[in-house]
Amino acid sequence: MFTRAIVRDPASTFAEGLTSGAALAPPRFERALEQHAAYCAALARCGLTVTSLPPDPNYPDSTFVEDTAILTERCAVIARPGAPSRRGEVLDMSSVIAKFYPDLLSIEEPGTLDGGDVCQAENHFFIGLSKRTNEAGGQQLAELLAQFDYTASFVDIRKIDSLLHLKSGLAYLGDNRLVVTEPLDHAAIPGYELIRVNSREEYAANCIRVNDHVLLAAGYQSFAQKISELGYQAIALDMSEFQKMDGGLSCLSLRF
Ligand code: CIR
Repeated sequence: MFTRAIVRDPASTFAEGLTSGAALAPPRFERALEQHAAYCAALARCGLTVTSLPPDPNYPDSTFVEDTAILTERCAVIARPGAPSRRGEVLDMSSVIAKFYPDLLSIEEPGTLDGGDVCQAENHFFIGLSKRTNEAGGQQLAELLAQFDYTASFVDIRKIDSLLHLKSGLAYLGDNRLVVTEPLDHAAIPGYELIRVNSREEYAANCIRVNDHVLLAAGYQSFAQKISELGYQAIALDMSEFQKMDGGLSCLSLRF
């Protein structure tokens, strides 16, 4: 059960953030604010107390708070984002997270690690090695987690161009179920029931289970149908403006 979430409102500079989406139109800021507000309302509907940080125009990508930390029931690890333009985002986040976790751990140079590359499945963590998370960062996280009796394994996505982060293509629903996209389907993930997302709906794989609900991106009908057939209460959220900046649904919050 999660009881809290941390979010950060999109900054006025949001459109200046990192993006590979040359083919997509620039994000509409007002629309992003509306979508963010709806996202926060959904978290509250799931029973979470939402701590909201004010926007920081110095960091256009700072609304994607998930990349700045890994929060678990037993420890908190401050990340070291792989993109240099995002590295300073952890400063504000650390002081907020310190209010909830007395002892903060952190990823240190030369390690880089984005929270979006870390997928927790009960007491096991899948750590993506990606364009943002390097082997040193992944290894540091695995060792820190081991101190708290968590296990970890690595999933190398560096050759999968369509995935910025591991969680762009992998989500844990609870109940021993992993949502996976086709490029990760072959990855050795034994022992889980795999919920496959077809290639036209890849963006929808980045969903989150929050207590009794699953939050998912609106507009992906076959995935939404699978989720409801599995018996979950779905909340569909319009994510169009965040998608334009390569952001998924999970990365807009830290849940703990
Ligand atoms: C970036 O490229 O870092 C941001 N524009 C998007 C980050 C999205 N984060 C995530 O999926 N975990």
